Amino acid sequence: MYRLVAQFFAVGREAERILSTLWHNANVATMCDSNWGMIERGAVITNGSNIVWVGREQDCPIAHLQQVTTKHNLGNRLLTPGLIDCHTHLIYGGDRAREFELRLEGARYEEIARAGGGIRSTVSATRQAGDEALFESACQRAQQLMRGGVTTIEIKSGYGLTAHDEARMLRIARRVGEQLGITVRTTYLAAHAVPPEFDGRADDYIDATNHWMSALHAEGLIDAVDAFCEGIGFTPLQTRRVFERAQQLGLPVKLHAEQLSDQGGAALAAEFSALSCDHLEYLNADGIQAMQKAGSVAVLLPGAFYFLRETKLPPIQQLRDAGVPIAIATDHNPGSSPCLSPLLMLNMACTLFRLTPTEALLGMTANAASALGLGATQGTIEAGKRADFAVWNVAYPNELAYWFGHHSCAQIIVGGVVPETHREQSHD
Ligand code: DI6
Ligand code: FE
Repeated sequence: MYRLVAQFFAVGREAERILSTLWHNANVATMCDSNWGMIERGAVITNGSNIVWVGREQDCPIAHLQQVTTKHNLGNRLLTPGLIDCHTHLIYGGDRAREFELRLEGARYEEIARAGGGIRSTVSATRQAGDEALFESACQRAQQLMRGGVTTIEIKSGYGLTAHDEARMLRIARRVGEQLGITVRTTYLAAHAVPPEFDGRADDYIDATNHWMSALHAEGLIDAVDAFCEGIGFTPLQTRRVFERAQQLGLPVKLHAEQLSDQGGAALAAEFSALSCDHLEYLNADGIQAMQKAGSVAVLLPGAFYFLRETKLPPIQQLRDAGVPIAIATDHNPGSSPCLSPLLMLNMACTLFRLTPTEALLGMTANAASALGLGATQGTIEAGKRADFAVWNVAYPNELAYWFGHHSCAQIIVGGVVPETHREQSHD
């Protein structure tokens, strides 16, 4: 027995030793401070899926180096935390290219929604799509994001709007994470639109979605709860009822708030200590103050702003002045942001919203991690955090927001491993 136990521990120690990796000859943007947390000629040592040391290559402690069994020379390239896309609607059937044309001919997003198009049209396409088709298309989209440097993705439900179809979306979201080996956080967004079965009965629909929430939570399918608080979505009162149920279940909340009008949604979400309030073009001063007090992250979505040709900017300077952390995400969805380029979002965050390149990258790393409640484990390159990185063919991190339409991600590293499908990519 003793021999068996001793052998077990020996094997354990061996495994630990085998998995220690040195990533060296890199310029490391740790994102630990507002100046990129830059370490020139840096190195990182990982053990299994975690970072154990980061610093200047010449300062690598001997004790750590002795453990290293694999070395990766990163060719003097830039290493950053893996990007985190903290707001996506990645799973859906169909597309809305025709709606795009209608909008270009003058129809407004809200008009199309009120006429039964918009979100509802994607709901019907999603209900009709089989599980495998939804899974395959979502995997392809996630892989596209990964090619752009993403290692963590939030995926919302909200195109099913029945107990069965919302469950399908959340299960598929979990499968995408397992299949690709990346972190996927699921968000329950049944309060996205009133489905046709509940026409004119939004309150009854909220009752139903709250009921489903409990069951889906029991199945372990929900990491956070979201709602669309808007003239074409749900009222603050209905949103409050969703949040009350989430709170009873111990689930964190976030909100599509103040995207098209000021509903006081951000202040409401802050009352429930929301992880984040997202969009925020119409955010008012009270909302900013409430978010600051609650520690909620402002998730700005330049892709939706651009694609809907909005003109009202989120109150960036006021958010800065109040010290509200700002995150950036793709909001990938077929209606208002059919975008799969995280770098384009960094660029638009700067050109459209006037963020600095540093703020933009913090928005897809450290602050995006906070928006998902993952601040303790992800978003920066620090000892103790997950070994999720992106390697870039650029010299300095401000270039990530500078070039656009440019594929500069050389590879990603997820939990200390380069995924099979993402080795040294070539983009032609
Ligand atoms: N706001 C958005 O940007 C997405 N959902 C939401 O509430 C768009 C959803 C869609 O148009 O399909
Ligand atoms: Fe959204």
